[in-house]
Formats: sequence, C-alpha cells, structure tokens
Amino acid sequence: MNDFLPTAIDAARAAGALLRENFGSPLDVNALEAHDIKLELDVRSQELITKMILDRFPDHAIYGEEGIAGDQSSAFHWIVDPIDGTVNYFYSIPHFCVSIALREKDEIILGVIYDPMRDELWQTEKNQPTLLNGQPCAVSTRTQLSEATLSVGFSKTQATIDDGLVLFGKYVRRARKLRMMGSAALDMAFVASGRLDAYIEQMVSLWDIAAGKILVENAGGRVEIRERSDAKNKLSITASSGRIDLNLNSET
Ligand code: LIP
Repeated sequence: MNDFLPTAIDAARAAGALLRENFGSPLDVNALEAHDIKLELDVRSQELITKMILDRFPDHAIYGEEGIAGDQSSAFHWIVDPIDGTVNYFYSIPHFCVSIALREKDEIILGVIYDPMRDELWQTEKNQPTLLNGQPCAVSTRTQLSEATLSVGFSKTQATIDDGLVLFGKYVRRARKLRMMGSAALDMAFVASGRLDAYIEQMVSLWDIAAGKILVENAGGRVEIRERSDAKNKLSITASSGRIDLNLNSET
C-alpha cells in the first residue's frame, strides 16, 4: 500500500475547506477574459495542494492549471485543478470542485474530485472501484438517448462555442434534458455516479478531466479523449456510461 490516495484526499479536502471559507467573499481577480476568469484563490488553492503533496512526496512533480512545481523528470505527476468551475465560484454559484489526479509515466493511476459545498468526494485508484463518500458508485444503466440527461460544455473560444451550439442543437431534441453546468470535473464525477449519462466538451485541459477519466472508467463508463489540432495541449472529450448510442448519424 502507498500513501498516494490518502494524500490526494487530504489535499482535496483541505483545498475544499479553503474554497468554502472564501465562498461569497470579495475575491482578487488575476485575469478577466470574455468567457473565463482567473482568481488569486485558484493560485492559493493550488499552492496549498502542492505543499501537502510535495511535503509527503518531495521527488514528485505537480502539473496544474496554475503552473508546475517539483521535479518534472519524476515518473509521478500530480495533475491538479485547484478550482474547477472558477467562473461559477466568482459568481457565487455553488457548483465547483477540486480535482486531483496522479499519473505514473503515461497512466493515470488515481483520481479524486471533491465538491466542498455538498461535501461529496469521489475517489478511485487503479484496479479499484469508484467510491462516492466511501460507497461504491456506477454509471447510469439507461440505454435510450430519449431517457438521457447530457452535459455539453462550451469552453471559452468562439470556435468551441460554435461547436458546442451545434451539439446542443442536435442533442436537445433527442435527449430528455441537456445541461451546461460549468465544471468539467463535476460533470465527469456525475457521469461516474450515474447522475449524467454523458458529458461532452470540445476544448478542455488535462487538469479539467484527468481525475474524472479514471473515476468514470472505474465506475464502468467510457472516456474518449482527442487532442485538438488547432490548440496546443487542448483536448476534446466524451465521457459516458457507454450504454447510450451518442452517434446521431444512427438516429432514424
Ligand atoms: C472550466 C471547465 C469547464 C469549461 C471552462 C473551464 P476552470 O475549468 O471546467 O468545463 O467549459 O471553460 O475550462 O477554468 O473553471 O478550471
């Protein structure tokens, strides 16, 4: 046994407590973009997570939304989103989380997502089940698109918004409901625990989805990730139960 998972859980809970304590307070803004916001609290949250991880594993590396730290030549890279759903957080919308994954060489071996507002923690590690607050969880068993609730993210560029609108327009008439909730990681945690049947977004970063990938797969679901040719280090993702045909071309 190793201390990787307990460390990830401790760090996610500590960062979640920081976010909960500051929720609704005046916030220092590091960057305001048309469809995105960066907060000083993002940086503080990642600094807290980084300290807790590197204090226990000083030879490891951190790869996070707010920068890198540690020994980047290490086989162990902790992939961190210190606030996933930063825009929601800034607008006092209580739908955001902390996402921490651990990659050993090229394989994600651990994932933790923590929602501090609902006190919900999803965890898993290689060859283990996905747990929600300590209880096993699984992807949904629905098989018909007409029964499904899907989440489509629009990211932050005009191109990805246009792509998202096309997908939204196609699925909204066929699925039971569509949602756009502003946190890729929570969307993936919701797929892993059967609340959503799929989550689709055309441009995310590794830190948005690394923990969610292993959570969904260990809960019985399917994750397809494609590198974008038009944006460095950006990915398109479809995470689903694997039980619903999302290929609209097959629709009658
Ligand atoms: C966010 C993602 C969301 C995406 C946003 C942003 P952040 O991550 O969770 O799915 O649509 O553009 O990338 O920036 O809040 O960590």
